[in-house]
Amino acid sequence: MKPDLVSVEALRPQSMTELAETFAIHALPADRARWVEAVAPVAAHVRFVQTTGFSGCPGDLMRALPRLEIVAVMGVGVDAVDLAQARARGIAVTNTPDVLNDDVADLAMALTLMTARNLALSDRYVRDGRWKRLGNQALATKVSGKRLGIVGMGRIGKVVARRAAAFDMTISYHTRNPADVPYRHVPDLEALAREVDIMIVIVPGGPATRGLIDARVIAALGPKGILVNVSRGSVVDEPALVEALVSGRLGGAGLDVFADEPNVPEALLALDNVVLAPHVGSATSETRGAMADLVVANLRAQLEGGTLLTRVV
Ligand code: A2R
Repeated sequence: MKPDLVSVEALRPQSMTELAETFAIHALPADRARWVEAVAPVAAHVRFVQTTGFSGCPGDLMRALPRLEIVAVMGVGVDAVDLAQARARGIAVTNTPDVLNDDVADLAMALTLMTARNLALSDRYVRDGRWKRLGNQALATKVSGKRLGIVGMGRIGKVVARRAAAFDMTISYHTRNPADVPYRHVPDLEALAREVDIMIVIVPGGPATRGLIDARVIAALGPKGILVNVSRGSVVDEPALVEALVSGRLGGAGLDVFADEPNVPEALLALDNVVLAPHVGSATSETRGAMADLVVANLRAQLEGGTLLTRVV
């Protein structure tokens, strides 16, 4: 008999077919409130959970699976998994780092350029005939040569910095500990916000970074400042961000992540100084394929008693 695997949110079809060669797959319904009830018929046997960074594996689902050995997450962030329970019960948690660095960094730069150069607005300007009716669009803000502050200088932050260097930007960064990089470390986040034109946020989600970009940091960025968030919505005080954007006390924002996805604050939808994306940092077919391969490899390694490729817990 094939071992039971709970699939919280499916991988691409090809990867699900590969998993089905080895595992008996039990897919969960989209409605989170029904997950525990849905696993009940097989709960006693399940040793494997496959999930995504968005869906994660909440505490009640983990508690319902007494023989659980591994939660294999597609995504680098594991903040939606009950990590305390995983540690306490010796359950392995794996993620998919590195293979998505390029895509997330590309998106950070794209959002930076789109926001500063008003490109989402430009697209609407042409499509709805404003160019013909009103003539040229208002002037935008230059990106090349500007001062960039990167919050988080890990695997992705370093790739963002490489791209920004090619735009002749002056790079400084904030982390808790200085990283081994040739850029200036700024221990005080508010001070960093005060001295840069653009701030890109790429730290993990979870309790340690909740509300890190707070009203004071946003105020320090100021009416000409641009905030780009490609990490987690929880890292930014979203009501404070919305208030600053609406009132013009922050210049603009490029946002791929939100506090309560897929819900985006209504007030942002009406703002031309904001570029919105539906959490697509790693969403290219190439990268999602590589991430799915890593999930499958981790699950197989666990089954065969081999070494996990990317274990975080
Ligand atoms: O603080 P450090 O020295 O541990 O540096 C890490 C930084 N970081 C923080 N910076 C300031 N305040 C904090 N409370 C804080 N916590 C962590 O974030 C490090 O420079 C960076 C994380 O780097 P990695 O672990 O290599 O993560 P990676 O692969 O760059 O991905 C970052 C996040 C994911 O967790 C997803 O949420 C998202 O990007 O896609």
